[in-house]
Amino acid sequence: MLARFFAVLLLLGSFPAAAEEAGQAPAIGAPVPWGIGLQQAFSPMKHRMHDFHAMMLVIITAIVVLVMGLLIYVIVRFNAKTNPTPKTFAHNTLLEVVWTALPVLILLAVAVPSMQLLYYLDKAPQPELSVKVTGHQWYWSYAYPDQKIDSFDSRPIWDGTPQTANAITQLLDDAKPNWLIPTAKPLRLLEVDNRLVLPIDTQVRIYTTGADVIHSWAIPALGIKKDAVPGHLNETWLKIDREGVYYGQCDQLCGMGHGFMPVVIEAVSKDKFAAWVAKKQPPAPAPAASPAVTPPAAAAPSTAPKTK
Ligand SMILES: [Cu+2]
Repeated sequence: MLARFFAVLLLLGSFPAAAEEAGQAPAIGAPVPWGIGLQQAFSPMKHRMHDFHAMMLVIITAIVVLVMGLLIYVIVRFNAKTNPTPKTFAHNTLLEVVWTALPVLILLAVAVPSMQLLYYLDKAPQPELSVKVTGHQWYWSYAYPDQKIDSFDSRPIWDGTPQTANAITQLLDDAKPNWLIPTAKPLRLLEVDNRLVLPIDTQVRIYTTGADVIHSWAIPALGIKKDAVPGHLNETWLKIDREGVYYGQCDQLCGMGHGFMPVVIEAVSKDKFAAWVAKKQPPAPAPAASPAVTPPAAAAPSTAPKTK
C-alpha cells in the first residue's frame, strides 16, 4: 500500500503529460518536458521496476530519517554546553552488534527482491516471437528470424539547423508512409525512419548484439535495457501492455553519434502485426516448373516448395 502511494507520488511528474498525450497521439512511451521520476510503465517488467523503486525509496527514506534523528539528538544532547562532563567509556558490545547486523539485514532485504527482478528480466518464460537487435555506429537494425524478415536498418531522423530543415522534412515524408501509428510531430532526436513493429500482449524474446562497438538498447517506458556487445548474443524479453509508440535511445557511450541513435517501437495488436509481417515477408519462392517430360505426379514430391 505504502509502496503504491510512493509510486504514484513518483509518477506525478510525468503522468499528467503522458496521459494527456495518450488522448491525441499514441506516443505514450516518451519523455515529457519537465517530467521527473520514472516514465509511466507499459510492460510488466517496468511495473515491477516501479514497485522495486518505490520499496527502495521507503527503505532509504527510513535510513535517512533514522540517521538524521540520531545526529540531531547527539548534537543537541551531548554538546559541550548541555553535557559538560562526558562519559569515558568507548565500547558497547550490544550496540556494535546491532549496528553491524542491521545493515546486513537491510542489504539482504534489498538483495532478494533485486535478484528476483533480475532473473525475471533475464528470459521470457514462453517466448512467442524473437527479434534480433544489432547496434551499429550509429543506428540500429532489426531482424525477425522466425518470420524470415531480413535485417533492416532503423536510422535516425533528427531536426537540424535551418539549412538542413528541408532534408529532414523530406526524410520524414519518406518515412511516414511506413509507420503503422502516425505521430503528430517527430520528437527531437527520437525519431527513426523504420520503426520496430511488435505485437502487444506477446512475450517477445530480444537478442542484442553489436556490429562494431558496444551499444545498449534501452526503452525506459518498457523497462528494457540490454547491452549490444560485438561477438556476443545477449538475451532479454519484453511484453507490451498497450498499443502505441515507445521511444528509447542507445544507453552505452558508443562514439560520436551516440546521442543520435534512437529506438522507436510501434506496438500494435496481434492482427495488425500479422498483416505487417505478411507485407514485410519476402514472397514465397515460386514452385519450380516440372520438366515437360516428367509426369507431374512423379515430380511433385521432389519439387514441391517446402512449406511449414
Ligand atoms: Cu551509444
